Amino acid sequence: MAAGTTLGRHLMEEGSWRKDGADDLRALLEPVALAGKILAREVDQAALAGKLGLAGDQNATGDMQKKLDVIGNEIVMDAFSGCSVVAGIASEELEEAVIMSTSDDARYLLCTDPLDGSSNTDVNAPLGTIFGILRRGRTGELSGEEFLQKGSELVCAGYVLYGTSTVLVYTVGAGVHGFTLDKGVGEFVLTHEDIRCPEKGAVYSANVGRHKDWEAGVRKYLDYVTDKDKPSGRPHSLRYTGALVADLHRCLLDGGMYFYPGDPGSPNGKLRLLYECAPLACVAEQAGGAASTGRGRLLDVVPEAIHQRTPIAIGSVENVALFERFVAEE
Ligand code: AFP
Repeated sequence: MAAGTTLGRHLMEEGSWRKDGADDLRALLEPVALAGKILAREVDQAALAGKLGLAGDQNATGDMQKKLDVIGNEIVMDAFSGCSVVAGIASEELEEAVIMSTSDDARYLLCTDPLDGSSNTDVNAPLGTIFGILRRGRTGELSGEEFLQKGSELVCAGYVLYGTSTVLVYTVGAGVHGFTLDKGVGEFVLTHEDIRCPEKGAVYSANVGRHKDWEAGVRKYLDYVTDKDKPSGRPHSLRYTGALVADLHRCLLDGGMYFYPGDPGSPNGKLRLLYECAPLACVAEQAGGAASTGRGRLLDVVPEAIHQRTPIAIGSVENVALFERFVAEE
């Protein structure tokens, strides 16, 4: 694609040969891009505007909300408020799904974590916005049950990473493309066309401070990647930012794997299936990587609840397969 391709132009060209069509793709992704631009500005200015720190409430999954969590959720909701093709939104920050449009054109559902890694807000470390779009099978009154579709049903997924630059990455089911925000002109410009995740990598991302609580297979995997073995490139290097979006972005570009397993106190781990793990699993697979619960393909898991958690291993296909083997052997 030509140098200087904007997200809008890319969507028109991609959409011209996709089932959902250019108009739908633009209707779905332009609000994501708008929210990303506004959130990038809010994150930039948060310390100056007194928007760091806790908001004072817990969210639907029991996490203490940061001010930027609340602001992020409002920004995403506002961006989609004029989007008649989205019937409803399920968000990490909302107890239940909310209705956005009752139009007969409202053929889609948005799942989102508006601000991934919000413990990073106060320390100037990376943050993300995760989004996944599902089709809606019917019209009429929206029910929360309609969101309970496995990740393989996602028609579009991606993330915005607020790091050293702001990057929007999306897939509509055939390849993964990345756009960097040119803040001077306010446009996302194609900088990472057809991202391919290396088949293996020598980096792992995990909160190893918790390793004593992990099941035996996961602990053995950690022993394996930290063992010295020059021919196979071990030990692997540890990189963990506290924001899955940032850690996955590294895996997609350089190879490696992020994992967050369960433990006795939280057998399904910490991360949420519907609006965190499934959209990112969709991106990883589309880039030639993989995502697993440790015991099978993550995109095959049918959620039973909007805020359901899942263990996850995501990144390079060989790393994920090896992780699954360690888990299966125990
Ligand atoms: P927050 O958005 O609550 O900070 O959680 C971020 C996250 O879901 C994921 O992005 C991180 O990798 C992971 O949790 C960090 O969790 P730990 O603090 O337990 O390592």
